[in-house]
Amino acid sequence: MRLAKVGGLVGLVALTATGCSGEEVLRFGWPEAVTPQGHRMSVFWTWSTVAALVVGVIVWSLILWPVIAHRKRGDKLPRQFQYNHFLEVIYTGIPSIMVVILFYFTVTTQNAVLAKADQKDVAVSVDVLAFQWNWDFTYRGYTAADGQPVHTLGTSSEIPVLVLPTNKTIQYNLRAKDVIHSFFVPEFNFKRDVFPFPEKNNQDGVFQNSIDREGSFVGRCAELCGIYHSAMNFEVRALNPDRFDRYMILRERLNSKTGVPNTAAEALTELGSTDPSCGNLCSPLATTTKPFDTKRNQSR
Ligand SMILES: [Cu+2]
Repeated sequence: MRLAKVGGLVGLVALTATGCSGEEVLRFGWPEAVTPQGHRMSVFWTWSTVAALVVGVIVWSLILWPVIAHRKRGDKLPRQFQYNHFLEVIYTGIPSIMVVILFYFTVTTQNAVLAKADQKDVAVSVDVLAFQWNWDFTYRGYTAADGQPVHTLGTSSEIPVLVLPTNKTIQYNLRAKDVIHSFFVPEFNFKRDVFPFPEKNNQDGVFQNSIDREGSFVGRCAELCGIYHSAMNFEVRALNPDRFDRYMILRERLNSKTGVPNTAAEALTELGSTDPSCGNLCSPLATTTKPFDTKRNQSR
């Protein structure tokens, strides 16, 4: 009774003192996701952890029970249980069933995360080109006023902002120019290596997802690819479909001041000036990360 009270108190303090919400506790440390694919993995993680805890409680009880209830009482050898076939079948069979169940849910979750919709259901298809040490995002099917496809290229002084619509199927076609990189947006709960010549090596450089809500989400290269690997950041800017459409129209249009089509920063600035409620979502530059100082001169 006293142990239960102490246990309850510890649980209560853990819940209140750490400021975790009930939903956060049930996520068991899983990072919050902004895609249906991420939520699916989160559910799998929650139930795997619950199952592991149930097994844990049973195992701890089986350890504690003999430790407490069956202490050495004399020199007489207790009854022996080795070569008990029934017990052996139980402790081999139950873990095997558990592995099969975990495997089943791993595969179904993975299939759901990697599922691809038909091309006609893909709203935006982006060619992601990774190179040492930046990103170039080209929107398929969008041509700017100069006849070139609309694309956003990062530089060492500007983080590339990949603007995408919310609640639409997005396809990412990954390709590297030089070495292996990795496309990683932590809030997607997903990362995929980016290879040069994926089709020649029979690699699948294509994945799809959709984004639940508007927001700015940092993206990183997650494969050590050279000296400025850590500087290879980008930002996903998820805007509602209406804002996204207006952004793409601005990207296609010529900028009267420069005489060339609007850059991502120029289009976002203009979008923000016509849509004050856009706020930080229309910030021309990345808000989740900033260019690294590469210190080329200082280190010489
Ligand atoms: Cu890289």
